[in-house]
Amino acid sequence: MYNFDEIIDRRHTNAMNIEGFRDYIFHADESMTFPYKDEEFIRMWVADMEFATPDVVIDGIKERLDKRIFGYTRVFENSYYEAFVNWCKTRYGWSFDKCELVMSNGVIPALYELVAYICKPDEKVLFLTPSYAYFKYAADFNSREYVCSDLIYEDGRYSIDFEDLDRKAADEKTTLLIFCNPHNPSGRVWKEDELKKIAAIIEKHNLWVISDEIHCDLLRLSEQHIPLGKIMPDYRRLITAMAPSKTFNLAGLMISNIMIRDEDLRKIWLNRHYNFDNPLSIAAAQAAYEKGEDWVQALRAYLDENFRFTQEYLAEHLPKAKFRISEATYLAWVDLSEYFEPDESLPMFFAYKTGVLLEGGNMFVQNSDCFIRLNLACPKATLAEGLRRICEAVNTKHTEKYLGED
Ligand code: LCS
Repeated sequence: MYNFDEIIDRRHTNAMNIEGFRDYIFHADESMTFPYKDEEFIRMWVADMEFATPDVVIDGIKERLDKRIFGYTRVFENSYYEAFVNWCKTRYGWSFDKCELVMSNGVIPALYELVAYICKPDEKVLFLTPSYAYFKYAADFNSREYVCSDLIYEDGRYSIDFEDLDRKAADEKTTLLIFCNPHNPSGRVWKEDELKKIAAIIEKHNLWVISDEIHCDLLRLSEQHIPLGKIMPDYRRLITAMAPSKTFNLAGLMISNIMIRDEDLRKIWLNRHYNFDNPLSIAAAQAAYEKGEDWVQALRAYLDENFRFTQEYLAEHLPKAKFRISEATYLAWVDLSEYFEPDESLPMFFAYKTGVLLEGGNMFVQNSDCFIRLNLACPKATLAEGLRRICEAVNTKHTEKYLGED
């Protein structure tokens, strides 16, 4: 019914995925050259998908286009709230009051603002590492210090070091936890007992918490997302961020939902935020929440299969790689510590040696050396070629290393 195998040409669409990798991954400009032409790369880096946005979303945009006027716009209509809250109720058994919902061009712009509104200049932001680097950038941007609590990595599985987190949260200058639920890059879906322990630490230290739940719709079919807000139904200092961007491949439309419980913080937001939204994005998001369920389920099944394929392929061709299927996200997190030294630049290695663009190593703040992150949200044929190249390059390096040592 949906064709996730289709290979779609993204050239000439101003796609970050195609045009932005020199700058984002390598901090370089157009003069940086590779032994591969740009169109020969297999791109498994930035977190958007190689799949078309579902037709129901495109139709929603078209209907809005037909209204022909695109003046200043905000989400006023109750129908948007209804569509989104129903999505949350149906999928997560969780809801929120309409007055809590504010819109942002993205989760990251919201983090940048919220850090400024919540943390005084001498206060610190806490998050778990490895981490999506923009959590750190949100602190840096506002000249706030940040504190990391390393996740524990055991038998290929990540867990939270609650003692360490509690200790760091106890610092009275640490006032905000940015919590990634589910977690990028590890792909962990935090379970109820883990969320309860996190909640206890948050309450004990009266922390503000931003629960970034942008990946919550894209879980393996066997997994279930629990919003932190459901575990902490009466906690005021909680902000939840969700968005259609990852779920429906709409990141470029720049719309996300921010639920702010605390009335005073919401007032600050409404006073200081640039409160306009793109009319086409609202139409897209609403159509997605109203009509996109079927497509998401099909997408999840396709992603499950890509993860299964990846696991099988790595086990056969790169047996010393450690890999567990991510519980959430379309991002695979692969431990290559048997093959690489901690200070090696893995993105550089794979881009030069084999024409694969990926993220890895120190791109995730800390506690991520020797890992690569692969975006599996692509047609199977693309994935198979990406994995083939990755495994071949690593095995060649490995063989050369041992020959060199002889
Ligand atoms: N929060 C998390 C945890 C993310 O992984 C991303 C995107 C965002 C927020 C971005 O939100 P936006 O501002 O687009 O609404 N993650 C990306 C990643 O890991 N690589 O490229 C984007």
